[in-house]
Amino acid sequence: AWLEHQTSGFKDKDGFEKEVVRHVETTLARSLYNCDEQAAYAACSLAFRDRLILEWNRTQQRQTFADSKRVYYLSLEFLMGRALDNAMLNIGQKDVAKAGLADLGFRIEDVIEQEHDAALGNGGLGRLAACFLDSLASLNYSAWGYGLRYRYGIFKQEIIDGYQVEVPDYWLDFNPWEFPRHDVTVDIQFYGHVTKRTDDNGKTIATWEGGEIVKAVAFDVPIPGYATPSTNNLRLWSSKAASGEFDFQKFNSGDYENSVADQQRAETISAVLYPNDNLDRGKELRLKQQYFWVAASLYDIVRRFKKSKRAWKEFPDQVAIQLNDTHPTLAVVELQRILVDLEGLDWEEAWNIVTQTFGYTNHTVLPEALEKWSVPLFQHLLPRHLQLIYDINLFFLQSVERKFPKDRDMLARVSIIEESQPKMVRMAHLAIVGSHKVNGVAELHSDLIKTTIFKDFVEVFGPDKFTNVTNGITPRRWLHQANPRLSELIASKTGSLDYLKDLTELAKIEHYKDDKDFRKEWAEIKYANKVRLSKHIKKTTGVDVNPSALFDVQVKRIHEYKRQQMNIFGVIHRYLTLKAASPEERKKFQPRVSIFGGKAAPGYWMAKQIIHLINAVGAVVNNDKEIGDLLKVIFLEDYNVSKAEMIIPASDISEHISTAGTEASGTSNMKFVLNGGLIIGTCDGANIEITREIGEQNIFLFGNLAEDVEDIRHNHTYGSHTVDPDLTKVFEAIEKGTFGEPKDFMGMISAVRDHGDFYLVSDDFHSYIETQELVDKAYRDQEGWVTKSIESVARMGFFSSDRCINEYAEGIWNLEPLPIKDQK
Ligand code: 26W
Repeated sequence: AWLEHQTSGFKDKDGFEKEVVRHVETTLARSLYNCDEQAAYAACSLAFRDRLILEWNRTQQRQTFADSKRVYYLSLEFLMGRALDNAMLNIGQKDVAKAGLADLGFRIEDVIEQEHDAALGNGGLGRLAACFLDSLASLNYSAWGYGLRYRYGIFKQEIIDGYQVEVPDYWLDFNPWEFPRHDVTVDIQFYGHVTKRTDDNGKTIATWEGGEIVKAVAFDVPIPGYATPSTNNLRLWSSKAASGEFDFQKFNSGDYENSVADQQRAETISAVLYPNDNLDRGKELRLKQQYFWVAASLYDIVRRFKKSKRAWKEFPDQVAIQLNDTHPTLAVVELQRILVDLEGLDWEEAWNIVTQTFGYTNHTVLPEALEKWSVPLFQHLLPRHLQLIYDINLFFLQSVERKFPKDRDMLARVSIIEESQPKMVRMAHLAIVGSHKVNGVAELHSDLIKTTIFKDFVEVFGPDKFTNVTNGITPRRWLHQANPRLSELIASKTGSLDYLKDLTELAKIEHYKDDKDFRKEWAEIKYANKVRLSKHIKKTTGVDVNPSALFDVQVKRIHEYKRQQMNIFGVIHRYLTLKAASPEERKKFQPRVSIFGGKAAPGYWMAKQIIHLINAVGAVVNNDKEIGDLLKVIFLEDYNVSKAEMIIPASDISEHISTAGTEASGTSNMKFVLNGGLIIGTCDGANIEITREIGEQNIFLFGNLAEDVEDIRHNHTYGSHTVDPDLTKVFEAIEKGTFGEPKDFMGMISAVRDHGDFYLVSDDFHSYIETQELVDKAYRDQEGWVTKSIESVARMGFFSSDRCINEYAEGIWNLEPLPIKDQK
């Protein structure tokens, strides 16, 4: 209905075409006769962008005029994927564009495909931030995203001879979705020293002087809401040298090379996204990125607050800042610095404002992912911030001391400073102390952080500071865009596309689960999606797969805790079983295509070995004439958001098989089920809540429970550790050279056999294999399978990121949507 009074739509298809032609001929300076798909993409994007800008301006005006509270989502990663399709859907005029493009001789799907993914993230955390932006705009919240404008996003992955090769992702050649704001800049200071003096009232004044300055330039990206005119802003900071193009002093004195080097050093700050997922490497440039981005964002936020001329104590009524993991935790210190050093507030008053403003979301319990920065590095790069951290810690420890007198161990455990050599700043502790709420991302995860890594803090602050907000996904991208036919079928039963605004409406389709035509179409859509993926597999790998086989998919970052190694060991077990069977027996097996995808961090040797083994197994199995269609093993190169949109709707079963207690939530599990795929998984992260919602009969759970993992690990080290017999046979096959040079894969084998099997691959293997057999059996009953699929989708309403964002707004941000009344 909002379309009727919006000012931003095209009148009709002709109006759209006119705009496209205008952009081709003027903005792009090309002739219509020389308009290829790339130019059509560019012109179509520019046409929609023009529409978007109008609503974007109006939204910003509306928010300024309302002068009510805003939320700021600080994230080092925003894994946005493509923008055009989303813009067309959210503006509500994809049909017009489709018809218009057809007139001009283009298929809309081909035009959409031209866009390069905006891949400013590694995995789950970055994609969650992107889903949140979609929901915040769709629900009319006044919200800003703040991030870094990396020149290079996550690397492109090529598979060469079975090995991962990283290629830089230069994505900014043509990006119509960003607007440089050369007038919005902030000078950011690094290094230098601190001087202290006492003023007339005896108050100590600290001044941070010297060092070097780098300029932050804002680039804005419009974020349209679905079926609402609200269009929010994602502000990404880009670094450049503060003195302009060159350091003219060096330039004039003939030191040309060094003047250029200074400029490049400044630009290096926002040059590249760190490709580690769940691993903290403690690199100086990463800390520089964090401070650069946090300082620029806070300057911007404070500048906006100051315009309203309110008292400082009202800051938390106007501003909520959410820390997406600990990466932006310096913001806590920076706000305290602004309030105390620059604005002259008392420590206590300032600290109250700070803690009421921030919320901290934890996304991982893996110890190697918990950020720590060395004190000497801090001292060098941010001398004043280190002092403030010591003061924050002192006051905090004093309060702990009052509550737990004489408990020195407690003080050492909760201290923001780890007394190691060198000393380290524990960013998670700083984030907890500096926030009023700390949340985990699924029930199990939120319970685990309260009983393990943050246990002491629950005693110090009480349990109410800790809460859960189970993750969610946007149904706009992950159902309607990725799976348009399924979305249309659902809409035909729920009555309209309104379910995209209230996902619990999906429950209505359960009434049709016995309807013959509905079931038939349901199955046909899945099949069509599998055919589409099969074509992609053929094109990119040369392998023919049968779309009627069971498609088994595991796509996510490659990590030992996610256990792709267990999956490929299971595939080898299946291969050996098939080889041992007689031709008669083989006919009884359910044909399967095992599909893998995901990037390994460039320095993660074991993850790269896993990729290599998957490809090596594929090379043997896929060419084994005896096996034929019974088993295929595919590794899909360069898994990213736009590929996910094609892969996820084509899955029959997907694997979410992390060692229990290690995957904080997972969000692709939700995407697969929402698209009618079933899942095999451990009792981990959001799998548990998915089971509760869809019913135990609709999911394949296996493996040890989180509560038992510690004891099992202890037993590996101190008790007797024997490898599962089926897994032993798999190892023997690898060691015989069945898949090439055995030494290439010995790391994976010895991790299980000789190094304590930290991820319980052997302990869970039997249960995994058995459960895979149950999957085969269930799939052979196609009718039963379709029933499971329909029931699951119908019960997924809870996992919308809209629900999730509403929970943050109410429980953490104290934020209400901004109503849209008529605006002049
Ligand atoms: C410092 C290096 C580093 C980089 C990224 C450490 C940790 C991270 C992220 C927190 C890792 C991450 O993406 N975590 C994932 O967050 C998702 C969204 O909440 C969850 O669904 C995943 O389970 C969790 O692994």
